[in-house]
Amino acid sequence: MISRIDLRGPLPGNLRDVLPRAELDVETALEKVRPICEKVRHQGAEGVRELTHRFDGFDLPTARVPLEALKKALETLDPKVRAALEEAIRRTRLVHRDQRRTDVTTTVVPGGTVTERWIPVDRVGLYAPGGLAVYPSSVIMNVVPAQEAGVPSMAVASPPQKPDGLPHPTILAACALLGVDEVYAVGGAQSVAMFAYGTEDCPAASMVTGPGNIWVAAAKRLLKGRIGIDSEAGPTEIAILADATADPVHVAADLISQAEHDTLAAAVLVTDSAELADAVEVELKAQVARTKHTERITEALAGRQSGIVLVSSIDDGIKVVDAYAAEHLEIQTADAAQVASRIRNAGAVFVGAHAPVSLGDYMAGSNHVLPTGGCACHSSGLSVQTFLKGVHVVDYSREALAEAAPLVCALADAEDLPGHGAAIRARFDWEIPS
Ligand code: HSO
Ligand code: ZN
Repeated sequence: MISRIDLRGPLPGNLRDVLPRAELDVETALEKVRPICEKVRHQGAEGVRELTHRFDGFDLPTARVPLEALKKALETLDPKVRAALEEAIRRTRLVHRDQRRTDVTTTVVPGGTVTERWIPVDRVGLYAPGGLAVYPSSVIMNVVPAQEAGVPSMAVASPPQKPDGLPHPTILAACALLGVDEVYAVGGAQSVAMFAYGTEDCPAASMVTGPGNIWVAAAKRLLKGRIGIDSEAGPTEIAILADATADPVHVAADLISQAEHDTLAAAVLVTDSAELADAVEVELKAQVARTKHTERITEALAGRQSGIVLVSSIDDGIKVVDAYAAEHLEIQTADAAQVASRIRNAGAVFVGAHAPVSLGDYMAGSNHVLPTGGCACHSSGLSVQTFLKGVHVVDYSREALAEAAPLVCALADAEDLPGHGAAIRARFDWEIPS
């Protein structure tokens, strides 16, 4: 059901290439997404309306969700789910509040300062996917960092759902709990285009964030620049680095927990214990048969993106998971904290027996919108920082400029840009020699 890759012995140089990973063909999707984005660009709200009819089958007079629908969703929300959402918001806020940045002023020379100001983007569009599951938790993971960053204007988009074409009621209730009242029943590429270009219903945003399907990823790639994006999130991934001390029941359950998202989701176990690998396979079979989404999970585990990788040692295992750069990485080894401290590439690291990824998905306080597809080697998950822009504010006195003037002129001359030097010399009656 799940393939094995035997990397015992010296590790190959091209580690990344031998590890399991799905190829997500965003390039091909681009061609399909281009006319969708163009339609929204030129036809605005009417274009969005037609696309929603075409792709979701709903004829909505307007994409904007009425306030009463948000209120009603909150009133009718299961109290147990409400309590869980509220606690998730509280914990996520705690962590993200600590990520806020203060402006820093550096005195470079007497009278010459550079201040780095952190300014939130003006307006963000936050996407909460529908599809095989609905993700009120993703509303929290998008909205809380944007709020803690101080973004003054934000809107949530989520695909229309049966029966009435509104986003899922739990999504609406999460928005209401978070105090977000601008919500749109728009999915897929058209939601990204709506935020990028703006429509009569929805003012354009400076940035769009949140996970989505391949169409959302393709629209983000196409419109990036016109609008800021977080990342082109691909299918979710879990990697587990485990040794013989790990409990195969837990390892299997955690692999299944993320395989549950999508037939393209990746579940990868890296271990130096062949016995653990065997025991996990046995457990996978048993647990997959008992779980709800058996078919989807079976396909995800059997896919080329999933596998069990055997290594000679945990040291080699660290090299393997670093090369893989998983969205989520669990460390289930003896002295897990020590092993975790050596990890360089992962969207989030989950340490030891009591920190499964599903805790992080909902309730750890960490963010679950994380880099996929190996992007964890260069990118971070969603955070307050995602929604801030650093602006350097340069403030020099006449004396400090005078002191820098010959240096600027020397470099300007070296670059054959005498106009640059002249801009300084003009301030000193051209007395500084060029
Ligand atoms: N594991 C997903 C997030 C999620 N899980 C939402 C359940 N709900 C990507 O990090
Ligand atoms: Zn999940």
